[in-house]
Amino acid sequence: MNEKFPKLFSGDFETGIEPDEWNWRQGRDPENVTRQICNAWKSDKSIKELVCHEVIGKVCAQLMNWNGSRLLQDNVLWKPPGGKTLSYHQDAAYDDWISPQTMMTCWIPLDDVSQEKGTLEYVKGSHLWGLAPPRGQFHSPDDYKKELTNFAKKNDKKIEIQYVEVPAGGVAFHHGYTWHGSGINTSRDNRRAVVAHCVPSDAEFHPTNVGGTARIYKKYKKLNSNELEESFFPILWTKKGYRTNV
Ligand SMILES: O=C(O)CCC(=O)C(=O)O
Repeated sequence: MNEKFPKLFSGDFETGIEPDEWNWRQGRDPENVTRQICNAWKSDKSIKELVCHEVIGKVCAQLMNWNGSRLLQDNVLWKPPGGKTLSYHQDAAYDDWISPQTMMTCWIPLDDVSQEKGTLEYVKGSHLWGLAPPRGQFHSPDDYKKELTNFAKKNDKKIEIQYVEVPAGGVAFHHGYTWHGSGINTSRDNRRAVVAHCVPSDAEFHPTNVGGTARIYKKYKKLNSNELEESFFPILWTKKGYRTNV
């Protein structure tokens, strides 16, 4: 999977289809930032096999007590040596265009990860803190904990951080309300990850909301229907045994 990263970020897409978001391009953007592609599954068959895996859908549904799971979006993240931060945020804050506004995320590092490599960090118990609107700079802020600190101060919350330190191919699941982010990669190694963001299989487009990432993803809304079309938001698993033939 790691061999796919340079190809994807240079625009060499196996299926000939460009991903929905491609935030870093070889030669155009600074070397020392975290590189991100969203919905690489449309561009690459191996990424599709991974992020559309039935087991990811099943675990997300079981953790959230849903009847099934659907892939809302994937991320391919590449934090090179010296790669900068990603701001603390709550994933579900970006999907107000989905009803219900919720999420469960499966994060899969492709390198051994530790605090010095700028691994993913969670605030323990923060999935119980409710949802705040997304704020501030997401990529490479100088103080990647600024939004979290502001929220915690205002709401009298105690911050206790858990670093995800697992071997390559490990996995972490987080609730859409969990505050999380990541620091600078101070090691000499790459820190790469593939992420599947899931919503309930019966989720729909919110009829009117256009916050968060709606500008990019609401273009997949059909006329006169709030249904999420499986070609763009595949169903990974349901209790009844249904799954989109991806
Ligand atoms: O890998 C990271 O640093 C951030 C990942 C993230 O924000 C997510 O999986 O929701």
